Amino acid sequence: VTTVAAAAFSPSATAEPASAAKSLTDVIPAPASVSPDARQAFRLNWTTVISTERGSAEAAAIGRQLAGVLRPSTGYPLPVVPAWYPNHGISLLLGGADPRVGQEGYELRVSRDSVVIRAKTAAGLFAGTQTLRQLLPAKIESKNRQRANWTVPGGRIVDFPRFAHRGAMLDVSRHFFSVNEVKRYIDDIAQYKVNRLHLHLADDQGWRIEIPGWPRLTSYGGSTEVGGGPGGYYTKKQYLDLVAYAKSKYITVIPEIDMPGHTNAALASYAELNCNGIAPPLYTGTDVGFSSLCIDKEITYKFIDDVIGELASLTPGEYIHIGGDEAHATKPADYLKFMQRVLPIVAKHGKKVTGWHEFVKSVPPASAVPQYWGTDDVDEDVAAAAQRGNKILMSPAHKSYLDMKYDENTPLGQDWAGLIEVDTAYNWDPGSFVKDVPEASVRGVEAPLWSETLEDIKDIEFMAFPRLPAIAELGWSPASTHDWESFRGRLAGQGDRWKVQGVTFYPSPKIAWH
Ligand code: TNX
Repeated sequence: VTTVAAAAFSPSATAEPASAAKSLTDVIPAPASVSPDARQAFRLNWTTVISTERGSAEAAAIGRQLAGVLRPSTGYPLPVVPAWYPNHGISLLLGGADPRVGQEGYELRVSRDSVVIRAKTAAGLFAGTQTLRQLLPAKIESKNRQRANWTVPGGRIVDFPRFAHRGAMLDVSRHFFSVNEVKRYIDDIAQYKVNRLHLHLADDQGWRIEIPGWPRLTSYGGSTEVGGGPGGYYTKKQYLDLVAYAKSKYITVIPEIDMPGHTNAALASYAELNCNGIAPPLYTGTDVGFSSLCIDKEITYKFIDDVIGELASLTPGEYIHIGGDEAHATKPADYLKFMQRVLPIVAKHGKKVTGWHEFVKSVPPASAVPQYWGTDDVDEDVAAAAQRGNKILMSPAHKSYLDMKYDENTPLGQDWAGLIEVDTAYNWDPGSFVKDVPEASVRGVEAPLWSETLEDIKDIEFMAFPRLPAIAELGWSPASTHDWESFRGRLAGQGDRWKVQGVTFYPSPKIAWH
């Protein structure tokens, strides 16, 4: 595993030259509409002020986050002040944007005098500031003062997402990742306008979230991980801190407790959850499909009620993920019986349900979101769910699974769904991928990252970059902008930023890195 850092570019490698002129189109995800104006350009300087919508604490907080990126590298004071209308300098304003921006989009205008970002919502303003970062030289991402021409190319962008859900998933069960590691991943993905973080909080190898009344889930069930390391778990306070951190980057956390399979950590912690009343040992291997909650015991549903109730109270978002995948140790009839009991429990706690696509067999309500993870382009149950009104989240394993190896030499990851180079991750259309699931039935895309082979944030980043930006672009950018040659050129520019940020990445030979 230590070879990964050596295989990746190191942060100290040379960044792009200070003189490199950026173009208004050099952004990932590709904006919906871009009108460059070569006669205009804005240059940051000692006197630049960031003014934010008067009376909006959220706009002010976004202004402070932007200043937090721009100050260390430029060395400029960049005060954040309230304003009603565009000033000289950078303005972040609510209202007055092109109506096409909708709820999450923004309009960005760059002239000699000013950069003006307008949006209907704070989420849109935040998205606009992520674009602005990318329009500045890569060195803007440095934590230390740099010499550069801090120029933003002139023109106008009107931008908004294709899909509502642009997600990343992190498996914190197979290997546990600290709060700081997860925050760092949130920083990484927020740059690409990802707005959902799905946390896979429990599996055979570890239970990672405190549940009142069930202390052994974490004290014992959370005490190890794949390979036998010490594991870990999030206290309620730590978890709420993660949720709040994600929210500050306009990312909603979707917690998953996988069931009825993938439950060995819980079964090992509480003997009474097993049909035979005997707790199995903790598991530190990487097999799947061998565990099941006991479908016919009433305590199972008391347990689930407590778990879902706690998750619901920790979750500002609408959705709770109930897993439901690879329940090979549960009889098909029992699986349906189980889901029929669990779906109302989620509803009772005021949440909508999402789960791996197998659970559509239980005919959940139309508000439920099945997550397609198959490797075929045909699935009758998923197509039938779409017919009934369910919106499908697309994460086909052979396209979007960030834990698949890039090629046969990749030191980390698995290959059961194939090898996924960055062009494979990019070249598919979520809006027409599964037969009889039309674009209108697609809720969005997600890039899952399973962690059987991943031990720390460097490993996470090595697998996520450069593929995560590919999936993020499929979720945000209009299909009309989809173009591999354009994407690979823009991706090379992101590599410059990762070097400055210290983000580990796989230097794919498909990309002409600078
Ligand atoms: C399948 S995909 C799983 C996970 C594994 C992953 C490894 C899915 C819903 N389940 O349990 O971690 O493969 O790639």
